[in-house]
Amino acid sequence: MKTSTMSKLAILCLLAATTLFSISDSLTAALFDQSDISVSEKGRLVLECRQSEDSIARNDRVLLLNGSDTLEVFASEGRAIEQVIEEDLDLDGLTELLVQMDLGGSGAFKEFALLKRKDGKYETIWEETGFKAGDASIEDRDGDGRLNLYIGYVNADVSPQKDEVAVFTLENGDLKRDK
Ligand SMILES: [Ca+2]
Ligand SMILES: [Ca+2]
Repeated sequence: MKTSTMSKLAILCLLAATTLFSISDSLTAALFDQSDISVSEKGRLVLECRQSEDSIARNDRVLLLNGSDTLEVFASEGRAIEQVIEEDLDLDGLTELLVQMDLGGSGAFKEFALLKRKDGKYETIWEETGFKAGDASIEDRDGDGRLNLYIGYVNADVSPQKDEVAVFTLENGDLKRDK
């Protein structure tokens, strides 16, 4: 009886050690990746994803590279940037940037930031945190010739929870929610 308990304990310890080893193994894999968002006369807009060996936090950035100049357009401050969409939302001839980020953790919450170009720089004009499992797109679904921002998400405030879509319009520098 005692021997059997001992061997069970030994197997459990072995399992725990194996699990711990594989977790720490995946944590030590450092990440560095750069991909182009767009290339235009203002330079190369690049998404840079970084994760250091000793941390699960991501230090992702959007950069504008022009010759030897590097402008940091946006820094994720621990969040993972999932996608960057570049479109002219308010038809003023300058493109806006929508950044979609994953907060990490078990809640599957997403965070979004909208950046507007002003005097050669980008400023964040809107940030939203309350979307569960959200996914953004910029389209003209109603066909009025003007792009809108759509965020599909899970509404957990109703029971049973259901999939919904939030619709936004950018006007006079303000992003307003239509629906
Ligand atoms: Ca614009
Ligand atoms: Ca539209």
